Amino acid sequence: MLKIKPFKKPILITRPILPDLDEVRNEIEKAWKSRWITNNGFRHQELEKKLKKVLKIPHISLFNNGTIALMTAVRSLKLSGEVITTPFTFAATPHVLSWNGLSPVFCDIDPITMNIDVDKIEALITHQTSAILAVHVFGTPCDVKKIEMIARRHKLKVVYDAAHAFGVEIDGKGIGENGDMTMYSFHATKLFHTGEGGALASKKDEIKKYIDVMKNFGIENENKVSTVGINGKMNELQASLGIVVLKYMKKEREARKKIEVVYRKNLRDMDGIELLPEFSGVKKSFQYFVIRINAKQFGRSRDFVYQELKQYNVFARKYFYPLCSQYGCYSNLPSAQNNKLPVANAVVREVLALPFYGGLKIEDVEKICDIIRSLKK
Ligand code: T4K
Repeated sequence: MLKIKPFKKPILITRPILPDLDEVRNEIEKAWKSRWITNNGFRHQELEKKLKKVLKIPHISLFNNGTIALMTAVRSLKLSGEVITTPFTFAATPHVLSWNGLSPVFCDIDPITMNIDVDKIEALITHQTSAILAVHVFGTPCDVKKIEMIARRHKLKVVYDAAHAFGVEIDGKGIGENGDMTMYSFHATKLFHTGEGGALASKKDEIKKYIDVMKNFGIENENKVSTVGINGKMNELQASLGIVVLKYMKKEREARKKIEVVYRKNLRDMDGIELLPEFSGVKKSFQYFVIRINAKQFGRSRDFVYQELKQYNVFARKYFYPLCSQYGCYSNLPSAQNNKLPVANAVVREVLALPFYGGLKIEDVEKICDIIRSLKK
């Protein structure tokens, strides 16, 4: 017998911003009228201009999804051998390395930020290491200063996966200003989205130009294909959707901010529940709201809470379980062994991402907290 009445309809981890359909139609109509629906069209150019400003980055190149954007970043930087990365991320992060013929080397994570542990990177550097691929997990910025220092000292490239970090700023600077390149994801589950989509931030005009050639099959002009490129282009329908979704961003962020306040207020003092700390000088993404469940103190494991919530029609997610280092394709790597990744192995059993999107009602957020409280032993 459940202590609290279950929700009538499923409460999912997220729902995409869906703008007024007429507004989207109006935007798409512009592409229709020009009969130009992909290959650097006007909607695409306009979205690039707008996003460059919003994200406070020097240059941006739009892509058909974040994974292809990251693949292109890695390829453009001509990396070789080994790349040091985190095991606590979505599958796409290490996979882009493998697709580029590179070996991921997993580095343990920081117990507080859950990002790559900068104090453990240097011990993993060998003569084969060419780069660091770090992820701003759940939108929390990595220690970008220390990573830059290490990269300089060892002449390594740095690529950031900012799939969760749309709009994140450190002391007023866009997160995409760091490293050699930064990837953003505009998937439907992301705060800002184009259905599927992504982008690469770069620092120099000539690098943006190179990325733009790379994402268009390597075609430089009608007479010249200069490199092994790929089809990474964002089309005009995606760009039109993005232009409209962008108008709704402020409202969405404000709604999520209010929801986060309610979650924090209700869960803050619950023994065994840990919240992500707030970092000074950081403008947040409001992409995810995650908690960590300490099974000893809470009396119940994360997996128990995850399963029980389903009974109440609440579908939280165990991001990012299992660790990438535990996938069959990586588990034999020397760096993937569990004893080398003690923090990641602990964290991956604790983290639960709770439903988080602007359309979530405050009373529903309170009820989710009540359900979690009722599960405590
Ligand atoms: N790096 C990192 C760190 C990433 O997290 C990701 C993507 C990438 C790289 C790669 O970027 P992209 O190539 O995707 O641009 C989702 C997303 O598919 C994926 O983009 C995202 N990370 C990952 C964290 O989450 P799933 O398998 O959890 O998605 P799914 O289909 O279970 O959707 C989650 C929930 O979202 C559903 O329960 C309901 C809601 N939803 C979803 C969709 C697609 C909707 O309400 N409407 C929708 O249209 O992977």
